[in-house]
Amino acid sequence: MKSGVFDKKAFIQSVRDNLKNLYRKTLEEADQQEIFQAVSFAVKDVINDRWLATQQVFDKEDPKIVYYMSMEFLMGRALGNNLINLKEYKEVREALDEIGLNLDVIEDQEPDPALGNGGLGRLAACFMDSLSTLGYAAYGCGIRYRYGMFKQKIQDGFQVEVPDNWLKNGYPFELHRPEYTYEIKFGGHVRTESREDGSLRFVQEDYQSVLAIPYDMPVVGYGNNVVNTLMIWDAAAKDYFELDSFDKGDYQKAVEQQNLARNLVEVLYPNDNHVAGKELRLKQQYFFVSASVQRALARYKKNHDDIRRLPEKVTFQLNDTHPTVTVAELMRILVDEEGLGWDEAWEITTKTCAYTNHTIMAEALEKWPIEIFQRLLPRIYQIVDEINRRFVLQIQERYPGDDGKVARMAILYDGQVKMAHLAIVAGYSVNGVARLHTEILKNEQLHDFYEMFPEKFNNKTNGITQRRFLMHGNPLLADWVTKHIGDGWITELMQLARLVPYASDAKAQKEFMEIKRRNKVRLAEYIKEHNGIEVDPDSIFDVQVKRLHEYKRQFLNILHVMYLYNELKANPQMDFYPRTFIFGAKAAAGYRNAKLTIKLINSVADVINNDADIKGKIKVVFIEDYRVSNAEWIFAAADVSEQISTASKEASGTGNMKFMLNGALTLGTMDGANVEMAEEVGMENIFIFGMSSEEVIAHERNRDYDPMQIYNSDEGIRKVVNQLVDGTFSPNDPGLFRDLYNSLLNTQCTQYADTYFILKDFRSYVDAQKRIVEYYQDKQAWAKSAILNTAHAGKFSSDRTIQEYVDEIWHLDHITVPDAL
Ligand code: 26W
Repeated sequence: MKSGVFDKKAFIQSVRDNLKNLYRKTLEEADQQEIFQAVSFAVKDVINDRWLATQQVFDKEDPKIVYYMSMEFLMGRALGNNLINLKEYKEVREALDEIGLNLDVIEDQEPDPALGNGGLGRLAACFMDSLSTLGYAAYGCGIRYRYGMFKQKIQDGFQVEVPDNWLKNGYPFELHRPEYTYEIKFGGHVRTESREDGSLRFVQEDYQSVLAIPYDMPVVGYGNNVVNTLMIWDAAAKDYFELDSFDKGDYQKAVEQQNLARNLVEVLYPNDNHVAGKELRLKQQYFFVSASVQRALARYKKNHDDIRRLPEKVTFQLNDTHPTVTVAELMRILVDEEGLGWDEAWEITTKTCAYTNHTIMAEALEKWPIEIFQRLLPRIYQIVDEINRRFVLQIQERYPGDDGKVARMAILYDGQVKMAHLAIVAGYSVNGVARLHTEILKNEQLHDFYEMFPEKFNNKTNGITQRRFLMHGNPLLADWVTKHIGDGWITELMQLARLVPYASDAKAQKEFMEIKRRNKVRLAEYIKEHNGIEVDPDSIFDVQVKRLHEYKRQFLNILHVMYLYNELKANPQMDFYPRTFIFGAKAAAGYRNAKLTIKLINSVADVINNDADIKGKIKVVFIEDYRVSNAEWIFAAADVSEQISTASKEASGTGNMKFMLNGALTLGTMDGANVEMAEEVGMENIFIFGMSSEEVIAHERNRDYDPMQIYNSDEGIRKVVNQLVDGTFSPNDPGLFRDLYNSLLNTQCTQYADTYFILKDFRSYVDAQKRIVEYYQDKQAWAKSAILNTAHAGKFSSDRTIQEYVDEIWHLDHITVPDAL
């Protein structure tokens, strides 16, 4: 399999050898999991050649490297994706087929590595794919959680969280690298001593330490031999081997350190857009940051003697504020270990770190109590304190006498460490993730900082990788696209625009919709198997899949389903086009209204799906355990993509782009990247409703929104809202949904009623839904719009996004890796 020529025989032999060496089994004796392992090792063999070759290019050409620092990498399954990027997917499928094996079944054996919550983690994974494909040197730096995002079970309509033991069978694509072990220190105190030259030295003492041990995962570029590395850190106790010591002090410490190591990487925090403020999370942050910075600097120092030139070769991108301690850790190493003066170290740090903001939700802003921060990271705290002291002086110089500025902008204030402020002050770039989001950051959330450092602010609209979300997830459509415009789109998604002429072509329309139908059948089978519900592939598949959050308004969606049901019940003879409403969402374990919304969706589904009166015209499906692997099928099968967040709240969204690429029509608000999608596809091919972000922000500022008025004046709305508490959907427990009812109409305190403007946008949503069904029945018009959605999705490739990061922020060198010998 060298030089891109696939050798079927050699591949099968390699699978057989692996089975023999791993399990002492023949092909005939092995089970599917063992075969998955054996196939993966055969694939890894090919990858390793290219991985080595890429490392050699790094050593020889010394390109600038981006370290993408992220608490989350939601990679999804690797086998299929690696085969696609090696350009051997079809060949391997055929080869396996010949010996009676099915690649789909084998792929399905792989755990879905879910080391992330949602948008931010999946974005990091798409970025890694694009970095390799575009030929840039990159390391993803993260944590090797023992348990990733929980698996979701639905029991009696409620979400139940089940641990995700993704490593239980061993993960074939990871490579243990104990030779790059680093020590990470927590707690204790800082002693100051004088150096011979009179300068001060800071020494951390009485600390606890853990060892950070990396596992490397390959990130294969598409068809270009480049293999970058995702390094995720595992923890181990340092004094483990001294545990049999009977010296009491040592023993105590050894046990503590072992517990620390064990807990540190045990589990991913399943919170999305909500800070829990847990001490362990700060430990996780410093743990992976310190290890990654140490490894980055060690790599740099191997080939360079002048640490001052670090920014020429290294850049750290902070994926939200979670890895912001990078700033202080780099300062610590430069000052304490490299012996640089403060100003020199600051100069380097502020040219090396850059920050991406992914949310404006206030409850997602990370602020650590100073007490915790200082106790856990005493030296890091001193450094943050000094950064803050100097920054406050700068504020005072710029705005003399304006205490408000200091109060709003200081890094340390009110007993808290404000991570976003630290990231902005130390970063050379601050970016939002869609144009609207960046404008809101500049004009609202981060206005003070924008005024002080306008040059730092920039926008990088998110993107997604077409290799996974079209090529792998929707092979039928991928082949159709290639048949019409060639395969250039795989690495240059803008080429999809060449599909535009086919949008009006009757034959192309028919083919396109036939593919959509086959994908709907595939999803219908999945639903039948997993939910036991029959859905009609000729109904409109209206889909909302994403994390469950009040601002994303799954609640609005299900209230509308209830509304439709009421209409149909009242008038069973009405003209009604069949609709299937599909939901998929995980709720953070402690998020009550989110969990209750899941229960509501399932309760409404129970009633509607089993009501013979409506003759199956409405079906409601909640897909259990929505995750990267089933997402690919869901995007491929959607007619309508629900992107209905309260305007201004969704920073970008990336699911929206995946649906668009797969030819779904968006039903959305003018929020996040929807705004740019509308611009690309044209207002006649997207269904926009609801308040604008300006209107939302104005209502929030003026506090002049009263949902009760709407409730009182609109009968249809009043009926669905009342149904939340009259037992229609919970006959055995009519009070079950009381909290959801109260969230809309808090009679005690109108200020906290309907925070996300569900009732306000309801009528406009109902209208948009009406327009959608009407439009759907004009088969040609719909097909044309669907094709145009695919055709205009080019901008939303993460390749475009990454090229912008490279050109405008990172300034990386392009690398070429020759074919392995
Ligand atoms: C500390 C708790 C916490 C955990 C995760 C706070 C915030 C987060 C993330 C920033 C939430 C997140 O995933 N944000 C999403 O990022 C995507 C990628 O940029 C955007 O497309 C989504 O709009 C945004 O919600």
